[in-house]
Amino acid sequence: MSKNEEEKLLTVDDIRALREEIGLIHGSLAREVLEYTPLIKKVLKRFTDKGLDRVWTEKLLASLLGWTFEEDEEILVAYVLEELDSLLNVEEERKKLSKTIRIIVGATGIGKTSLVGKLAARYRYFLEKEHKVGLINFDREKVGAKEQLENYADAMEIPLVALVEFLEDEYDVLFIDTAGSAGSNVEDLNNLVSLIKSNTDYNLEFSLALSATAKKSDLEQINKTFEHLNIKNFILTKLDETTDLSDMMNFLINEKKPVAYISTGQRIPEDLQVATKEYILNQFMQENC
Ligand SMILES: Nc1nc2c(ncn2[C@@H]2O[C@H](COP(=O)(O)OP(=O)(O)O)[C@@H](O)[C@H]2O)c(=O)[nH]1
Ligand SMILES: [Mg+2]
Repeated sequence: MSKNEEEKLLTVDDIRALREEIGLIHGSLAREVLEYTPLIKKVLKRFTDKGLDRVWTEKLLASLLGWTFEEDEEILVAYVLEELDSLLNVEEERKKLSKTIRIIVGATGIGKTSLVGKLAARYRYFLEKEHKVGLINFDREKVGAKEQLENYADAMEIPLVALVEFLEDEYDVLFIDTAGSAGSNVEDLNNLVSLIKSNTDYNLEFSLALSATAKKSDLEQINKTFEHLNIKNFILTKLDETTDLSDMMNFLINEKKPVAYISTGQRIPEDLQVATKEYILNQFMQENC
C-alpha cells in the first residue's frame, strides 16, 4: 500500500464517520440489551404518551440505569423535565429598540397580522420606553390584509406606513406584516430584504410565527421554507387552541432557536406574553401526566 493510500484511509472525516457508526450501533444494542426497570418503563411511557420523541426519551432514561435514584419516580420525571428545560431556548425581550425592523413571517392564517398589532402596541404603550412605532403591510395576497392592519393601526393610534415612505421619518421599531408562505412570497421577501439593506441602516430581524396546533411535518416544512431568511426567533401562536404541544416540543428541542413570544388568544393587544420555559413546559405537561 502506498503512503498516499494509507493517508486516505485515515482522514478525519473517515474517522468521524466510523465513530458515528459505532455510536449508532452501540445505541441500538444498548436499547435491545438494557432491561428497563418497571419504573423507568412507566416514566418512559408517561412521556412518550405525551408525544415526546421515543428515541430521545429512551436515550435519556437509559443513561440513568444503574444509579440508585432510578427507583424514584419523582426524580426520574424531574430529570426529564430538567433536560427539556435545558434544551428549550427562550429569548429575553429587548425593552429598548432603536432603528429596528421586525418582519413577521409564517404560514397563512396562523396569526401574523394579529401579532404585528400586539407587538406594535406593546412597544408603543406597555414598555418603559415609549417607542416610536410604525406598521407596514407587505401582504399583497390575502384579501383585506391591508384593511385588517389599518384597523389595528387606527384603533391603537399607531401609524400605518407605506413601504416607500418609512425613510422619511426615523422609527425605533417598524413591524412588517407579510403574506403566507406561498412560493411567490419568498421572492418578494428577498426583494424586500435587499431593498431595506441597500437603502437603510436599520437592524433587520425576522421572526417565524408558528401555530401550536401545527403538526410535526407542517412545522418542519414551514421552517424549511423560511430558513434562508436567517430567522432570529420563533413566536408561538394559538396556544389557547390546543392542549397537545408534543409536536411543537419535539420541534423546539431539535431546532434550538429561541422562542420570543407566545400568543394565547384573539384579543389585541392583551393576548400576548413574553415566552418563558416554565410556561412552555407547563403547557406541555398539563393534563393526564
Ligand atoms: N385562538 C387564537 N386565535 C388567534 C390567535 N392569533 C390569531 N388568532 C386568530 O386567527 C385568525 C387569523 O389571524 P391573522 O392575524 O389574520 O393571521 P395571518 O393570516 O397569519 O395574518 C384570526 O381570526 C385571529 O383572531 C391566538 O393566539 N389564538
Ligand atoms: Mg395576515
